[in-house]
Amino acid sequence: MTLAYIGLGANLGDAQVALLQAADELAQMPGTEQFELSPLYRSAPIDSSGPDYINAVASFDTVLTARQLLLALQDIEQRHGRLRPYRNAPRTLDLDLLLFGDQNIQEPDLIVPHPRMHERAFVLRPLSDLSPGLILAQGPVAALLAACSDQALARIP
Ligand code: PH2
Ligand code: MG
Ligand code: MG
Repeated sequence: MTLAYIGLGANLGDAQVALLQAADELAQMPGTEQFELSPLYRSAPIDSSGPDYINAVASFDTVLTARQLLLALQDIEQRHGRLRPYRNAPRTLDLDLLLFGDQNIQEPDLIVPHPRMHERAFVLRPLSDLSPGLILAQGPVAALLAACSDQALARIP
């Protein structure tokens, strides 16, 4: 089993419903255990456009490999109508593999840990809700989050 962290995001359609449905689908995947979902947060697009994003982070143990999990994430994105007209386009659902155990993966279409997660409050805040003591290569999650306090984030009740 490997402990995986997934970043969930959406800013088109009913983003909140899409995130909750995607979380259910992740929890129901064969070989998923100890599934947890963070609270949901709303934030303005960063290096992107369109309506505000809804974001969350999920963590779970999985029997899948990182590559198998990536394919499963892409399959869920597709079923939620994900289009990729251009980089960082607004989207109905984005599922990013943030962390996969302590694995370091550098492949053209799969980079883990996620290369920008350490500088994005919309990832770090829900990540620290799930795992407050987590330490990334760039430092403790709490310190990294404090360093991006200029990125406004509203917790959805
Ligand atoms: N995702 C991006 C780019 N910008 N901004 C917010 N607020 N939330 C996101 O999930 C997000 C973003 C690329 O995946
Ligand atoms: Mg993303
Ligand atoms: Mg993505």
